[in-house]
Amino acid sequence: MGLPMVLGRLAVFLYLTVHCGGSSPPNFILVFADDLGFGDLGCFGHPSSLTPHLDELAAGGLRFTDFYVTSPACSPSRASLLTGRYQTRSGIFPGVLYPGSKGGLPLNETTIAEVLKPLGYNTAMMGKWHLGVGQNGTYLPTRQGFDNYLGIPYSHDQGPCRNLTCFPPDVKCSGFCDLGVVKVPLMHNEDIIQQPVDFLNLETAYSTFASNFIRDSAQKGQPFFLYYPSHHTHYPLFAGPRAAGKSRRGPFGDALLDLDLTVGEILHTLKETGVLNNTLIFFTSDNGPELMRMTRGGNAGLMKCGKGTTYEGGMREPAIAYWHSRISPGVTHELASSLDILPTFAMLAGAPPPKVTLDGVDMSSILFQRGPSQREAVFYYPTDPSEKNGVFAVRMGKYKAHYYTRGATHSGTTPDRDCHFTAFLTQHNPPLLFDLEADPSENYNLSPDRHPEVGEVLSSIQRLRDDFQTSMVFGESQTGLGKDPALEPCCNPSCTPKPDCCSC
Ligand code: CSN
Ligand code: MG
Repeated sequence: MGLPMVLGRLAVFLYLTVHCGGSSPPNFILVFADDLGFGDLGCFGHPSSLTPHLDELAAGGLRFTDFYVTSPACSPSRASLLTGRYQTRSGIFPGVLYPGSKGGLPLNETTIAEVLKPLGYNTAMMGKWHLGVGQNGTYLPTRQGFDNYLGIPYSHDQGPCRNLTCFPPDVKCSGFCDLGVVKVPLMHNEDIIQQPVDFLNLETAYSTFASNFIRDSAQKGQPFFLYYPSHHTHYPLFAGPRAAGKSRRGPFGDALLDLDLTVGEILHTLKETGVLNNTLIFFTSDNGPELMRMTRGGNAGLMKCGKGTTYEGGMREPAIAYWHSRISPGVTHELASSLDILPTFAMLAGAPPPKVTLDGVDMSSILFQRGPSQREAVFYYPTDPSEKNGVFAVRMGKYKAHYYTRGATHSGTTPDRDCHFTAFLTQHNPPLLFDLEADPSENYNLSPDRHPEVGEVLSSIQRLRDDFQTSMVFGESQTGLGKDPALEPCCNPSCTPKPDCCSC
């Protein structure tokens, strides 16, 4: 730790001591949208989205313009968020987990919930887990530090679509989901309480669950952590009665509004129970928009491509930190990552960070002092990281170097052919280099003739990449362990014929 860092920590510590009077540790609410792009929120410039409560958080809190996740796909991004470590360490690659996956987030990984538990936190999660189910629920949230869980343990397209109707019921959900697996279950802790889940009432069930959890914690005077990874804005879109048909943006806008309304209910409950001033709310999304869904997918704004790619649209996400009376309203351009949330929450709670290699850094100096980021670089892993190819891209300061580029099925359909799956893996030597401040859309490769700094920048980035990769230890691939249909959650375990009989 260098002197500036020590002084930075001291300043944050003094700030918190003075402002919190050494009172009870703060509550944390972490909202994680699904397949939501950089350009999807009203407060990030979308002209027709309706996101009044997220906009309220942005207006009264800190909006990040340069915030990243670690993967352009779901499970790996979630693994990094909850552990503060790249998915390569925990083995959540390649691709994503399935209902019958044998693997999951290894139990020896320490999640944010497990960091906070020893300090007496009440912990709950509602929504999309996607870090494994396993034999007898081995990998469920309840085994990873969450006292309470309500939700679907994976993507809601990982089950037959026929039971998913939109509201009003005459609006058909377009497209296909996974056939030949069990219907999508709703779980409470480790029990299946509904199969198939009733999507139209799901979001209000979450709102109620969140309110009850906050009330219960506030009543007990217990600090709490609520993790809300929403299903909303992932395909296929749905919206409950309170949001359907209410946005200007069609089904995507309605789904996003449904999520926003839950954020509104959470805010309302925090105010009502008098704990708002002691609660940090953080919002971001797991990966970029699924452009292949066209108007039913999200929007990366002026970022290039989306889900599945290591262009900015795949991994740069909207992010908001809100803490009434603690974080002053504004915008930060500092570099930050979903990896930084665990160390930041740990520091604010006064919890020792887990004794493992962490890839995240404490970002409280950004939150409270608008200080510089402690983060030197962002590394972009593809959906299928390998030791052979390594990271596809590196961001250092305002520069981003692409060592490899590749399009993705998930990013098809827009006019930019670089995004499509037909843009096969291409190695770049020398790497493509972009100035993301002058050119956030990654349109203009910096040529050494016109930009004399290129040589030096590339060698610094190369050094960062080499150091990072030398220190990276790949964990055993969890998705590589394969699937077993017998592991798919079934509310009537002894029924036949499966999977169709799993219906209760
Ligand atoms: S994801 O979306 O879970 O949000 O990443 O629902 O990459 O094969 C991705 N995939 C199902 C999905 C499959 C998903 C894949
Ligand atoms: Mg996702």
